[in-house]
Amino acid sequence: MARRMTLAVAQQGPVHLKDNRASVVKRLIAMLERAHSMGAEFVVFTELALTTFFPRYWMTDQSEIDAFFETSMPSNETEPLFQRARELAVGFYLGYAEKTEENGRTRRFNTSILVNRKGKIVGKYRKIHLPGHSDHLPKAPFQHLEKRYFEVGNLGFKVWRTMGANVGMCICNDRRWPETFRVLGLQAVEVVAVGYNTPTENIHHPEPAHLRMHHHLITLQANAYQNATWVLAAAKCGREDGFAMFGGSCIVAPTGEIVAQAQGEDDEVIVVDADLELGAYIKRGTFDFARHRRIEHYGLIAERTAAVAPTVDSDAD
Ligand code: ING
Repeated sequence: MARRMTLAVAQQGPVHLKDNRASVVKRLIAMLERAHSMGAEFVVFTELALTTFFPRYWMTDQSEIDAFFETSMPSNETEPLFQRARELAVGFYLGYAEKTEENGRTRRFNTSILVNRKGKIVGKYRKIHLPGHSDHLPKAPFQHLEKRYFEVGNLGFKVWRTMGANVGMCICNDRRWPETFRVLGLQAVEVVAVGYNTPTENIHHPEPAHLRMHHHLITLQANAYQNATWVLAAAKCGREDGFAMFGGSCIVAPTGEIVAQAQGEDDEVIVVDADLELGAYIKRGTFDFARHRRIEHYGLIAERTAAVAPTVDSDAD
């Protein structure tokens, strides 16, 4: 018996340093309304949706860095988005830089929230896999300083029952790690929302440009299939003050098939009338975790961080 939910991804074009939050929120509301006009009940916005991808810049002045962070959510600038979503009864995922005080300490995270169709924040996720570096690379064409500006997330990978579905979240680089999706899969996730800002050029390891999109898509497709879940991936893309990030926003079915994909690298909405039961036969068969997983053999996954090669040469006489 199908259990239908109309799902949307709102791909976001560039946000430049000069663009203020109010102008960005106007764009988000326009995409929310377009998704709603196409029947959407849940819309996935992108990572760090309210500002440019500021980890590309080397900054040392903390007040300059903090200008990119939100100290409350919703805030005056983002309340109009919550208000419009409440009016239209559309839930959403939104990524932003979070600055908060916890146990007397200022904490900064790359965060996403899950908002239900009544405009209530029902879930929060803080990015765990922070790529890039924390030191200045003066010879690089741009920086990737997420390890400098954010702490590793401290909320784990969680799944919430909301809007009639089991919904999980992750952010950008998290999508490359199978552990992310398996931990969500072990919580019976049915919809994974992921925003990403991915530079078109790999500054650390020159590689053919086509591989960037290839790796992006295979990770989403493999993880969707291996955990029998829908995956909604929203890019921030295009050239932000000249720095290129790729698009490739898409909606992947639990079968691993891409069922909708963005065509350009600007604001663009894609929508799918999803059957949340589509993954059920996979969860009852190939990936029936209860029947087939052998956790007694998986210990290294949680015990060992870096790979350790065999020390003995098996061919030695
Ligand atoms: N961006 C990139 C991502 O994981 C990256 C960083 C690109 C890592 C390509 C490895 C290869 O898509 C963010 N923001 O994580």
